[in-house]
Formats: sequence, structure tokens, C-alpha cells
Amino acid sequence: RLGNAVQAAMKKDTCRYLVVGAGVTGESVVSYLLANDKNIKVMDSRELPPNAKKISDKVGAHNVHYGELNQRWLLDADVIVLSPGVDVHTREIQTAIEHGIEVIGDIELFSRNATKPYFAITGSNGKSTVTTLVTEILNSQGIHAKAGANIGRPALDLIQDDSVEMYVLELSSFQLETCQSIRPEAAVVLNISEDHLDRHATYDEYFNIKMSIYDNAKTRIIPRNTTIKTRHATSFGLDTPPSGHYGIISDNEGEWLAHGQKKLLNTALLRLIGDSGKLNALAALALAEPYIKNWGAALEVLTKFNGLPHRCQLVFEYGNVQWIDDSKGTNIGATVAAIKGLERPIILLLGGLYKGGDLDELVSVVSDKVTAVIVFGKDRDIFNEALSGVVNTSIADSLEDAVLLASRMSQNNDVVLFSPACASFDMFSNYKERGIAFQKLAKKYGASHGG
Ligand code: UMA
Ligand code: ADP
Repeated sequence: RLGNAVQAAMKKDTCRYLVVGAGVTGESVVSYLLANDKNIKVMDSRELPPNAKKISDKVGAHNVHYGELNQRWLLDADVIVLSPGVDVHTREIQTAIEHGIEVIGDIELFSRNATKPYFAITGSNGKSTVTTLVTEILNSQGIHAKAGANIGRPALDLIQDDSVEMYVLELSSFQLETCQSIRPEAAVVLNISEDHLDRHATYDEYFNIKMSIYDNAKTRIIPRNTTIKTRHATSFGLDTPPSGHYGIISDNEGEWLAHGQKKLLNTALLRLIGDSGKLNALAALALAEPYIKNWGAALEVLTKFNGLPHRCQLVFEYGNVQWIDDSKGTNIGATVAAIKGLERPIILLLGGLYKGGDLDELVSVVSDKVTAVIVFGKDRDIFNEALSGVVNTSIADSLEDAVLLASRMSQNNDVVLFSPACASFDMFSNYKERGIAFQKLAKKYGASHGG
């Protein structure tokens, strides 16, 4: 964890800030600091970072340095504000830390300066879904809440909007790693499975960074029966809940989301699919509970929420074959959950940039429920090797080949599931672009073959 000398320095007009990263986070940090009259320089290791021009215009060309991390600038700063995409273990950043320079992230700046209450949501999977649900539930109670941070809109942009009464922050491990002052109203680690092991040295490091979200939280929400444990917590899970906790109860009318013995909503009315959908709904209710006065309105949000795009999204059904876009399935845990949530025989498309993770878990659910696997992308051989012993696998040279092959293989009642278990950056700029590409191809080939 990083030091904490910056608070005093921030108050000094002389404090020299160096913002590292000229993406959306960098731009939000620059705007925030400029609004507060601070002395700022910006650098990015990329020659042409996304917000290069906008940032240069704001701080002046002589205050930006693009194309490499400049050690001298790093050592001249009082405070370095690091964007989440830059690894804090990078040599130049470590050298600055060794020289006693404070390195913080945008969420640390947010935490020190937010004057309204906020929620903090992390986990390996389900963050964006739960962040959106909590925000909508708060809105249903007449509270003007806005979602931000890893979900897209940087946290410091939210702070600058006076009309917002509450913030709901989705936090990644990268954002938590450079933050030590968060004091959320309520915090949750939704689940943990191996992810981002290309950035974190060990699973334990990743786990501990996630768990730090609870340190100063007023209310702590945890998933029941997992390794995520903390004091005075309210739990959620798929079993019958103890009094005061959230879970599922069954009776002759079906299955219910429940708070203790109190039935809240028949799960048949929930549009989110599978066990993940139920868990996400329960977590959102547990987080928002202190602010729920009108339970009818809060539960109505759950009955109307169709899920976010590219998360187990039904693209279309043709000839009784369903095509599902789960492009946001960027780790093994998400893909395993997607497979488990489906009832029909599955043709699974996966591959891309493997970030580490438990292949055995994947092999086990694939052997249970998947009839064929088509692998694509940079790390396709890793998956082919792991899965070829348990299921029929094919190697595709492109996403287009993969979809074409799936359309030829698909039969009545199949599901074609696009859940790559990998990052998209080998072939696309992000998971959205990858999902859109899949959807177009699915529509092109799915309607001409299959079923
Ligand atoms: N980069 C460099 N050199 C630099 C700075 C950045 O090569 O000097 C590269 C990074 O390696 C990274 C990319 O540029 O690949 C973007 O990095 P950034 O820190 O500039 O990112 P932002 O555009 O500010 O977006 C970040 C989050 N991105 C990351 O953490 C990588 C966004 O989450 C988040 O929405 C945004 O801040 C607002 O808070 C995206 C993400 O992929 C969706 N998050 C990861 C995930 O969900 O798995 C953690
Ligand atoms: P995150 O923001 O953590 O990436 P999302 O809500 O965007 O989470 O969903 C990402 C992926 O995780 C999708 O593939 C989705 O189907 C899957 N997912 C959503 N909720 C859960 C959950 N509770 N457990 C496991 N996987 C989940």
C-alpha cells in the first residue's frame, strides 16, 4: 500500500502534481485539479494517448510528455496521480516511490474530496451489473444517484456535478491498489476468482487488494459461504438466509428472493438469468437497504432490468438456436458462470488474451454442459490444449471463422455462447467492440445456417 503524506501537500499551492495516463481517468484528474488551481504536468508512455490533445490544450504543451515515462519528471513531482491502466510496479514508478514521492490513484483523490455519501462495489464479476442495479434502486427511491469509476465515467467527474446526491462506484483491483482513504456507506466484494494475474504478482495480492474495500466501510456486504469474510457483515447467497441476511427461499409458489424469512420477489419475475442474476439482485438489495423506503419501487427495478449489453445478452434466436453475446466474460469465472446459467446444449466460442485463471474449473463445467468448443485469438492453443481431451474442439483463424463454424455445427435447441474467458485486446480495442463484431457475424451466419 502507498504512503499518505499527500493530504498536507495538497493544501499547499506549491504542490506539483504529475498525472500519469492521458486516457479518460487522466483527463478527469486534470479537469478536477485545474478547477482547484493546481500545478499540473501530464505524461503517458504512449506516443498518442486517447486524450492527448484535449489534455495538452488544458495544461499547455510544455506540461505534457508523451511517448515514455520520464523519470526526471516523476522525481520532480510532489504527488503522482496514476491512472489504473499503469502498473504501480512499473520500474519508473517504483523508483519514484523509493524516493518518497506519494503515488495515488483518482479514487484516492475522490475519497479525500467527496462530500456526498458513496457506495463501493468490487469483485471479479458482476460489478457493472450490481453498480447499475444499486444506482437504479436508489433512483427509484427519489435519490439522485450516479454510477461511476470502472464502469466508465471517472469518479472525479461525478464529484463535479453538484446535483448528484450519492455516488455508486464500481472499483477494479487497479483502482483499489492506489487508494487507501475510501469510506463508503456500504461496500461489497461480490465474488473472487482468479483474474488480472498478468498484473498482480499472486492471487493473494489480488484478493487482499479487493478486501481492502471493507477497511473503513460503514456497512459491509459479503457473499455467504465463500472465502470473503469480514466483521459485522450482512451476507447474501443462494441458500436460505439467516435472519437479517439475504438469500433464496422456496415454497409451493416457487422460489423467492428473501430477507430473512420475508419473501421479497418471486425469482420468476427476475429478468437477469441464472444464479448470477439472483446473486447480483440480492447483493444490490443488501447494499441499498438502508436507503430503501419504498420496497415496491425497489423490487420493480429488478423486474424491469434486462441486464447490460454483452453480459449473457440474447442476440437473437433463429431456427430454435439461441445466440448469446457474453463478450464481457473476460475471465474464467465469468465464462463458468455463463455456462452454468444455461440449460440447453452449448457450443462455446472462446479465446483472446488469457489473463491466467483456473482452467480446471473451466474443464469441469465444459465436460458437463458443452457439446463443442471453438477457440480463436492469440491464446487459443492454451484453451485447445486444456479442453480437447474432454470435448470436441475446433481452432478458428478469425472470429468470423469461429462464428461460421458455430453456425454450421448448430442444431435445433442449441445455444451458441460467445463467452471468451479472455481480454479482447489481441484483436479489438475493448470487449464492446468484440461483442458488436460477434453480434454482426451471428446475424450474418446464424440466419443462413443452423436450426
Ligand atoms: N497506458 C499506457 N501507458 C500509459 C497509460 C496507459 O500504455 O502511460 C495503457 C494501459 O496499459 C491501458 C490503457 O492505456 O491498457 C488505458 O489505461 P488508462 O489508465 O488510461 O485507462 P482509462 O482510459 O483512464 O480507463 C480507466 C479504466 N481502464 C483500466 O483500468 C485499464 C476503465 O476501465 C475505466 O472505465 C476508466 O478508467 C474510468 O474509471 C476499463 C477496464 O478495462 C473498462 N477496466 C478493467 C476491467 O474492468 O477488467 C480493470
Ligand atoms: P464486471 O463489471 O465485474 O466485469 P459485469 O456485470 O460487467 O461484471 O459482468 C461481467 C461478466 O461476468 C459477464 O460475462 C457476466 O455474464 C458475468 N457475471 C455477471 N455477474 C456475475 C456473478 N455474480 N458471478 C459470476 N459471473 C457473473
